[in-house]
Amino acid sequence: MPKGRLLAVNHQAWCLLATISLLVGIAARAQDAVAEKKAESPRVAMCVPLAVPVTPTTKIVVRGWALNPAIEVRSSSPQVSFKVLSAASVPVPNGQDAKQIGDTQLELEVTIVAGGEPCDATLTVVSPTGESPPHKLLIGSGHPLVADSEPNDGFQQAQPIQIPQAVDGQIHGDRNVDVFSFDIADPQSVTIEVLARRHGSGLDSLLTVFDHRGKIVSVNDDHAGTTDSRITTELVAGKYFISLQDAHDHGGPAQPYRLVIQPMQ
Ligand SMILES: [Ca+2]
Ligand SMILES: [Ca+2]
Repeated sequence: MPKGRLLAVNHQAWCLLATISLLVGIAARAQDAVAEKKAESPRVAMCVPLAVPVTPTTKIVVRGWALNPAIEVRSSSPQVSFKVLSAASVPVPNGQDAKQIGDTQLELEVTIVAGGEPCDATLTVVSPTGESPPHKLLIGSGHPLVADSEPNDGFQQAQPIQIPQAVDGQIHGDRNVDVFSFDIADPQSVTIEVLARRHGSGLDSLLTVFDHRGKIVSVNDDHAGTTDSRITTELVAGKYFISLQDAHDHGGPAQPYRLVIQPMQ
């Protein structure tokens, strides 16, 4: 074979080997990606509402990653049990991150046996790919508990609350605000705190206290190394308003919170 032809054949063979090698590499990486996806273990981000009411049976949503399908949900407490009602993939609202708020959810029926409020209960999701790390539940409240009631989007629609009081609520949509009102009969120092991100919520709370004229008394975005808010303030007698919103104006199904107001802590 002429030398020039031999070089051309060798070049073609080399190109063929390189192409085969590239395709094998791509196929291997695709298989690895599929295997990695299949092997993703379930993880829980949050419960919605953030706290489980102390009633004999109630329904909650558990949001997280790789929760669909679920085989069962285990409880660490003999006083609490769970029944899986449904499992599904769910959309991530615009501007929010699936890595933070999850993209799958379970609907659970929670049963709490009579005999007091169980403490330190956790739930563990069991799926075909593994078990989630235990997720600590907030159950009941040490303070009188109410749910946030829409519409409560401004001073005119403020939801009245007492001191002390716990509110389990949710910022339902982008740019939504939850506004509460309370009265102080005598000068008093109060602490107002939001539990949200510390329990997995996507909410980055922003908390503001206004007096009856709408003048800001105190405002807090982040407190003590979390994105949750906390205000302690001394108040004279009068009517006050609390507004709670997301610092980035986000809202939706992954923005539950608990608001607690009580004498200064
Ligand atoms: Ca609202
Ligand atoms: Ca914040």
